[in-house]
Amino acid sequence: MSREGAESGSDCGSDSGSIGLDFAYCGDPQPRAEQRDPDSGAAPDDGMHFSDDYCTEVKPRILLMGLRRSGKSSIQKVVFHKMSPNETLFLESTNKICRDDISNSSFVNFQIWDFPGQIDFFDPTFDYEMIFRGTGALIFVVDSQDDYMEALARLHLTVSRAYKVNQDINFEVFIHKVDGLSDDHKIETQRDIHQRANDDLADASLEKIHLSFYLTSIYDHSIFEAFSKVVQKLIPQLPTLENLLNIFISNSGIEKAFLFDVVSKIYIATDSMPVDMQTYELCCDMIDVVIDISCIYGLREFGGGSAYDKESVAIIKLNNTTVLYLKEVTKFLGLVCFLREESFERKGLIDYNFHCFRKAIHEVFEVRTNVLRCRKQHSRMQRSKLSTPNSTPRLLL
Ligand SMILES: Nc1nc2c(ncn2[C@@H]2O[C@H](COP(=O)(O)OP(=O)(O)O)[C@@H](O)[C@H]2O)c(=O)[nH]1
Ligand SMILES: [Mg+2]
Repeated sequence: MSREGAESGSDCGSDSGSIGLDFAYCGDPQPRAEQRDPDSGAAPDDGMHFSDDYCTEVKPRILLMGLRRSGKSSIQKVVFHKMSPNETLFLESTNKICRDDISNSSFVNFQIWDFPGQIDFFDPTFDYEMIFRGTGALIFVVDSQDDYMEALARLHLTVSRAYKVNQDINFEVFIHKVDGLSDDHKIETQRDIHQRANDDLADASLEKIHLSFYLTSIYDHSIFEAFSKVVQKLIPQLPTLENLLNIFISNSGIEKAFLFDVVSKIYIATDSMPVDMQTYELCCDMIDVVIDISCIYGLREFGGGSAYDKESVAIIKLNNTTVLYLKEVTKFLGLVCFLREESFERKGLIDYNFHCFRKAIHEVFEVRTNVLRCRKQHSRMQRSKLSTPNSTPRLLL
């Protein structure tokens, strides 16, 4: 499986070449014209794998915007390219519009548009309508350690323009770099930003726009958690996945289970028990350990095979009588369970239930694949009906 898959479409320099990139990545099979790199003209998905049926769907974009130096490139590198947070100190600032296509799982498929501060992206030569039309979520990054008045003005401008083009966009505000703030200061900053941003919208009679706020930092797991929530909103099957997880854990004596996109460590679903940050961090760390070990000792000679495949399974027993149990669900997804040692004595039952759970997950996505296939066939038929043999379109009566 190719390493270059994760880096497609990026014209902002190379990344750290991390181990996580060895998995299969998927993307749009036919890069659309507007997805071509404006500078290089290269198709963003060159050299990628398209073996997963789910990839054939055109998936909504997630845009990452915000002022210069607010941390956009760092977020992208840390979450999707496995860069360590300290390395981001050496990231060069982006001085041209820079686009990166991240298409690393059957669920997460987005482009990051990195706008340098001095460029006005509402320039008439810049087709922002095209960008916002295919957008599922717009993440606006605000640097909480800086004076955020200018950022809030830009947030307002961006959100109001985007909303005019596409009312279905989810607007997500990352109040970023909160590692530098005390707990009290964090809450105060969030309250202030929330208040000002919503007041600005109300003044423009745009109170129907809903903004969601997250406190984030690349120095802890908050950025992964926030991204997980952003992505979950874009998954139509989320209630079904949650339901399946609830049934699975309640019948297996498991305390918490996360369905992870293994490459990015974004969890695309969890059961309805509240998420405890520490549990989530432990599960993330487990994925790192498993993939690291697998990359070092699990690949066949000459680097053949994949670090994550059907055989991937791991059990970690902690010294506080808890057990972490990881198993492969699909090519991109893994289930990580958090349970007590005594529950793990019934491993046979857990494995049987997991088998049923895995089958159900595959069925959920088969439905989606079938619907997509039917839609494609239907539109093909429509198109052939509309054209006569000499391809002159007929009028619809
Ligand atoms: N303290 C802290 N610094 C961050 C965080 N995220 C990014 N940075 C730093 O912010 C600076 C600008 O980041 P960069 O990603 O280049 O910003 P961009 O211009 O929005 O792409 C870099 O020095 C990063 O190390 C964070 O969560 N906390
Ligand atoms: Mg940048």
